[in-house]
Amino acid sequence: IEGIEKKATEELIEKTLELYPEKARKKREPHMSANDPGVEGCTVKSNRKTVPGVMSARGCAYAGAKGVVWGPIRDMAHISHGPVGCGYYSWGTRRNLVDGHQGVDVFSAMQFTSDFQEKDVVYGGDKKLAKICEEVKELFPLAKGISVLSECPVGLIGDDINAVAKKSSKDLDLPVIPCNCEGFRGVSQSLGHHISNDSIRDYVIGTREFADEPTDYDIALIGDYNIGGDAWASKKILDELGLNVKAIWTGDGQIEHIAATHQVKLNLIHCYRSMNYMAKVMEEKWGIPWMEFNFFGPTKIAASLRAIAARFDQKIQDNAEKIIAKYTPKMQAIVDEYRPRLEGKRAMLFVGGLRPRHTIGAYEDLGLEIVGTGYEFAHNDDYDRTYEEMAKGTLIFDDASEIELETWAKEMKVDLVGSGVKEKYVFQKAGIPFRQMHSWDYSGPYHGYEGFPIFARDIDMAINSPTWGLVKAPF
Ligand code: CFM
Repeated sequence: IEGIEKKATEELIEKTLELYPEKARKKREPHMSANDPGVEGCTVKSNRKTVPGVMSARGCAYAGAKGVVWGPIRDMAHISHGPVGCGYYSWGTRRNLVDGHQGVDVFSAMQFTSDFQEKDVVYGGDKKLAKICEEVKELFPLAKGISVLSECPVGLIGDDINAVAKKSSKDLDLPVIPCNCEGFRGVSQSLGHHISNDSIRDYVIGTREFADEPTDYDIALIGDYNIGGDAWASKKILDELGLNVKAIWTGDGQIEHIAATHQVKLNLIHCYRSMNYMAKVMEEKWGIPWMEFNFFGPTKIAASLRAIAARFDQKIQDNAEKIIAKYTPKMQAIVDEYRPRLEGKRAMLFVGGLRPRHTIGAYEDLGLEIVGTGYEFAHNDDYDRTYEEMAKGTLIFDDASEIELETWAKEMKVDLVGSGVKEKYVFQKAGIPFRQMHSWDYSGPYHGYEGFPIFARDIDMAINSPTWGLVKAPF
């Protein structure tokens, strides 16, 4: 990328670290690097405790369990077990869309909470939990199960939700699944993903079978949460390819399909960060192979379609070429329309554990250059997958604070920041165009052939809005 040199980026890192007192500087230093793929020492340290006092955008283990993995399963009641706040603030915020009738056979728009009071903290909340499970069964007879998601106090007072779940499950003849995802565990929401994967492994997978006969084309879509309809957009392509998507984990998810996933022939994993554990478990226990793929932007879609098809017979491979041939002109028309307006614009990304690398191709299809990218809670294996996606000399960073992001946006003269709601208004008020890359800023889908035109329109709208003529960027 023109003007992005490794040396200049290293100097920028130096300058940024000078903003900190010595102790914090030492701690933050290993978490940012000028990219140089294949060169040792240019790696970024990750999955460590946030420096106390430094602003972080991370969530907690409960957020990773309730908001991310369990919440999108549409036909269960997900109980936020503890004080009301955690349930309230994780209520409907992630835009994981579902089909069905709310309050009848799907419950994703509802909030179930045990609303802990002082007496529950003192005397324990087990009885209350058993009562709530009974009420769920009585009020929502079509609910296919209950998850019990622990908030911090439950672990602190030592309640045994596993025992309550076991008894309630038997009494009610309904899966009641305990998930010990107290928010204080781990360093971010990432451990909540892992704990949830473990509870699916221990209580769900392998407990059902699919109703129809198995075929050679049965697959599962793992780690797609249907944000803004993304999983639906991906499923359309996979259907067209001739594959049977038997289960989606967990966007618009159905617990009985998830429970039968051990019967599929291949697991396609979208969000590696949040669900690699389960893909590996299914491989070890049931011999199901898995592969990563990327449906953001036409370049990555075509490459992924070919890679997926290569796992199947000639018929599927021919279908892949047909699909690519069919959509290429449509996607080219989008590129022709927007690329002249976006060519050479610089973007910086800061999202959770997947999108900072997965969306790069879609930006590049539109002519944007990603000069910096970072994760809130990724691990080493995510960074290993990132270095090769980014140009040499670009900035890669971990668990960034607000002052770091502001410095980089200013110094690297970015034209767009793609990050979360906590960052959004800071940058917009500074006159820098912004897109919310978690919720797709209330838009979407962004996946697949259906999503790319929407993504292109949104990025153009963000950067080229005439409103920016009324505010002045600080550079
Ligand atoms: Fe996976 Fe996600 Fe993400 Fe994630 Fe998330 Fe999300 Fe994300 Mo927000 S599961 S790691 S915990 S792709 S909620 S749908 S956008 S931080 S990059």
